[in-house]
Order: sequence, then structure tokens, then C-alpha cells
Amino acid sequence: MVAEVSAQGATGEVPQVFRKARRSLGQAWRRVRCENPVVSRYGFNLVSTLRYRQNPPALSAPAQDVVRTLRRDGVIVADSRALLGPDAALLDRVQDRVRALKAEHATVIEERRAALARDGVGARSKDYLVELLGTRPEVDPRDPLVQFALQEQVLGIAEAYFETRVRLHDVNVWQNLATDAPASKSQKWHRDLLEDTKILKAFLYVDDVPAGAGPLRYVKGTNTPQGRKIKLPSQWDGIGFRVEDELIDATFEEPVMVEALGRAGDVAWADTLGLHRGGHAKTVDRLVVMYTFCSPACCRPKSLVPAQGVSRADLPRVSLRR
Ligand SMILES: O=C(O)CCC(=O)C(=O)O
Repeated sequence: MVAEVSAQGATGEVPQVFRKARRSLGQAWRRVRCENPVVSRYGFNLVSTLRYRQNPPALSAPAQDVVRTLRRDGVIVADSRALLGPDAALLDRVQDRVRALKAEHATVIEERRAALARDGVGARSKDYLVELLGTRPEVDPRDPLVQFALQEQVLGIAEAYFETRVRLHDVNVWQNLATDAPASKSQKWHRDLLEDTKILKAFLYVDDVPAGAGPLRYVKGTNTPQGRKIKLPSQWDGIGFRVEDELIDATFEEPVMVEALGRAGDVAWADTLGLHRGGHAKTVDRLVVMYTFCSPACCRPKSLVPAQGVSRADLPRVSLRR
């Protein structure tokens, strides 16, 4: 009996030791590559940094304001029409594209809504979130969703924030289904995994985002070098490390908490290495286009693939899967 138990323990423990060692090595490597901005900028991203310095983006006044606020707070909601300036009609094309996608996936959306009401949120998946471009989004430079991210002021904000050339790392259309299920996964407070020195997301609001649509919430300043030092106890849920609400409430005053309420056409920008949560829609679905910008040397898994008939050379500013 005793021998049986220890034998089981031995076979079960060896892979676990391996897994632990591999995870620790992976974390150490990420820390070297992603945590230190100097190593990232002048080592792994040197060429992109030099290209950025040789040819920095010419930012408009509204775009400069976004960058300034992002550097200080890590979050800002801005009107995309002001950012796009003469290209403001692009926003209408984005909205038309999203509405077409929504109509195309209407049945799936309603099936997912029924399953969420019946089964709640599973242990390892975001059942409250429908990604209208799927898990492997196909990218086409003629697609308005892609054109928005690569528009000079939009991409320019990301580059100025990183102070290096960046790439569009992810794009999807998120429909967060309204639910009365308790918060789970990224609806709970967390920082994104350390897979780059900064991780900049832009959530373009297709519809208004009132409080009932579960706007992003963010603790201002937790993106700065000082703010990144704030470490709170957290639990791993299979996707990320989550911090309990009570701990956040006890640590931070209300004025440093931002709730990214907005109107259709606004963009919520956030460095998601800062403390945040979002997408817990309770009374009305939230419909946004989600963009992630990263540096070329980031360690974040890639999901984008070129659309049919599009070559990789057509997408030099997009991070594509091998
Ligand atoms: O859905 C949101 O507002 C936030 C999502 C999130 O936490 C993330 O993308 O890291």
C-alpha cells in the first residue's frame, strides 16, 4: 500500500518538477527580455528603436495628449474622430464592417448567450466573450479594421508610447455578453502577463459603453516603473493572476480608479501591464474592436495570419504567426 502510494507520487512528481523548472526558466528569460526597458530597447529592439528615432511619427495635438496621459496614467479614453482627423470616415467603415460581422455570427452569438445563461462561465475559458474574428484572425490590409490600427496617428500613438517601432500584435471584435454570473478571468483585477516591456491595447467602441456594459477599469499610474513595483497577492486561474476586489479597494483610493465609460467612436487606450479589469457586462452587451500593440521582440503568443491572397510582405507592421 505504502509502496503503491509512493510510486504514484514519484511518477506524478517528476513531470511536475520538470514543469516547474521549465516555468521558472521561462519566467527568468522573460524578465531579462521583457522587464528591463533598457535591455529591450537597446538589445532586442535595437533596430526598431533606431528606425523610430530616425523617423518619429508626426503626432497631432490630440494624439500627443493621448501619449502624455498614457505615460502618466496608463489609461485614457479619447475620441477617435479627433485622432483620425481627415481620415474620420474610416470610423464609419469600421462600424459597417463590425455590424456585418455581427449579423453573420448572429446565431452563434445567441447560442453562446443561451449556454452562458444555462452553464455559467467554465473554469478555463472566457464564455462571456464572443470573438467575431475567431481565434486565428485573418488580416487583410484592405480591411477597415486593420486600416484603423495602421492609420498614422493610431500607430503613431503606440510607437510614441513605446519609443520604438511597434507592430499590431492582435485584433479582434469582442462582443462581451451581458450576464449576471459573477466576475471571472479578465473581469477580475489583474496585470497582463509580462510578455513585453509595455502592452498597449486600444478598445475602439462600436456602440456606447455605459456602466452596464462592463467598461474597462484601471488603477491609474500602475503602468509606470514605480507603479509596476506594486505587487499584490493574487491567484492563478489558468489564464492569469487575479487580485481580489477587496484588496484593490483597501490599497487604492477611488480617485486613482478610472472607469472607461465612452460613446461609440471613442477609443479606450490602456497599458495592460497596469492593474485593470473589464468586460463584465451586466445589463447590455459591450461591442468593441480590440487592438494589441507590442514591440517586435515581445514574447506574447501570436495569433494573426494573412488572409487568403495576402502575402506577409503586404503586412510589414503586423505580427504574424510563423
Ligand atoms: O475587457 C476588458 O475591458 C479588459 C480585458 C483585459 O483585461 C485584457 O485585455 O487584458
